[in-house]
Amino acid sequence: MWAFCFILLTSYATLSECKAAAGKRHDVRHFPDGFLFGTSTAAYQIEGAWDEDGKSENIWDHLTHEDPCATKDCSNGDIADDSYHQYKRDVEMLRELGLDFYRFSLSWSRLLPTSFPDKINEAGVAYYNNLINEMLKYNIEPMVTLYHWDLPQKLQDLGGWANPNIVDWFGDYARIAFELFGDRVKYWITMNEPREVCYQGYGFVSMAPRLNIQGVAEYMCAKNLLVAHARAYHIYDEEFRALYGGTIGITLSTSWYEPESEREVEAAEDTTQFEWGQYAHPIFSESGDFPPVMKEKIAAKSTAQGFYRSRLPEFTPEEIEYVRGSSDFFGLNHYTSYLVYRNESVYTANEIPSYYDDMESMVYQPNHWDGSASEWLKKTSWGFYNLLMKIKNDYNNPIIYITENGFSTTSGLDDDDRILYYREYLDAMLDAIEGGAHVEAYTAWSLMDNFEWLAGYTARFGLYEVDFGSPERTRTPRKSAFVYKEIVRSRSLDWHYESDSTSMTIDEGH
Ligand code: PNW
Repeated sequence: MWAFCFILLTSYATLSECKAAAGKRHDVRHFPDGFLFGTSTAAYQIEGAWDEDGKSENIWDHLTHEDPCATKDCSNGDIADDSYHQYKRDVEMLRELGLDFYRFSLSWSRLLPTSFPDKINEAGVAYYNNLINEMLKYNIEPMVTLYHWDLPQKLQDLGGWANPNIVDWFGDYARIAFELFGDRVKYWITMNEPREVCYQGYGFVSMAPRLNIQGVAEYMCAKNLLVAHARAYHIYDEEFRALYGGTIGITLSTSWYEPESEREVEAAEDTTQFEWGQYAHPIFSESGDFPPVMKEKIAAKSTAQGFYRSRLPEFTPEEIEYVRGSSDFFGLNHYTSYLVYRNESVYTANEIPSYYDDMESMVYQPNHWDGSASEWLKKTSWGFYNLLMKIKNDYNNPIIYITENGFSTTSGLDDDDRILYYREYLDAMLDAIEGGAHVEAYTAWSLMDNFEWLAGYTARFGLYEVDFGSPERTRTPRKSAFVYKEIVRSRSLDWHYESDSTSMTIDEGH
């Protein structure tokens, strides 16, 4: 059916027409037994209280204070959703939705104000203890991300992820988190989206720390970040797993790259290897290490450009072994797809070296794909199916947790476009499960509107709308919240379900 849909799509039909034509959207489809549903957020995007109770500065505090209009609406996360004070309301919303788990992240600089283990901030520990305990009271499992982009500024001053010492710094932080919360937290995620950390933050300017050291810094970051991830994995595996019996892995940002035509199959595959194979291959492939195509292309270009060694750092044989297999599951954040074509002269001379010049391909999204409030996000659920099947086939069918998937709108409670997005993507995910992909959990991004990085508060991803003008940051369920609640309650996807409720209740048992 997906091949059929893709032919239709490329001839300018909408995906909904395509699904209707295939006759599938009228079925009620059930999720497998034991399948888990959650929602996700991240510390800097929701907590606020940026300098309260002993928290120190992180790279997003630093960027937004130094350059207030770096963000589209000149905003910052100083208060954000004020979850530092409103966490009980957050848990109440999880209960309203009837969720199995909640994915949130820890703020390194809230827990360790010096960045190092010499001082633990008790107020920060109390905040996360309160949140975790409040969730567990209602049988909502915490899924905790250790690093979701908010590096302590002091570590950035020391080079951040470009400094190999970060393997020790991150390992120390991870051990403290396991010691503090490991008795109650059974799902751990080391890193959120290394590609966005390294490419956007070190190679480019679209995320803090906006280094823009193209073709060099993003690869230094990638290597150190992967080894640091593996350090946290091995610490958990060796020191905590037997005691607490939890699970730990990494979350990658993964788009689907579709060849623009049959001639572009190789270009699309190369792009995939650069964009997320860079992080998946060292961990999930049998051989480990960076993808061969990256090693070859970057080494050859580096020599031709006058470098004395490849701009892509090498792993030692010990590091290859250390990183290989260091994830119990494939955490997958997925939003959208791109078309790809080969272009061997992507940039002009003064932009060489660069990541895209190394990749020798261009990616883009046709205008007729359904857009969102974020210019990079178009609704393409056929790509989600293809992606899940590729991961199954390329990496020996790993356990997959979808750790983020969602759609942005502008403000407003009537979000039929978000509802359609969720339904189509869940439908595609069920197709992949039927096709043998080992998907065990799904996480909607996001529980509520929050600070969307350089887009500020202009792109809203929430199932709940947040009133950023009110002191309590009042949260109100959107239409999509009622639909998601029904999906979770019934453990099924019913295209006919409609809700005219405007107020949420908490069902028995939550
Ligand atoms: C993710 N892309 O970021 C992050 O994990 C969240 O913090 C963020 O709020 C959410 O998705 C929505 O943007 C992404 O360009 C940023 O493909 C950019 C991309 C993907 C994910």
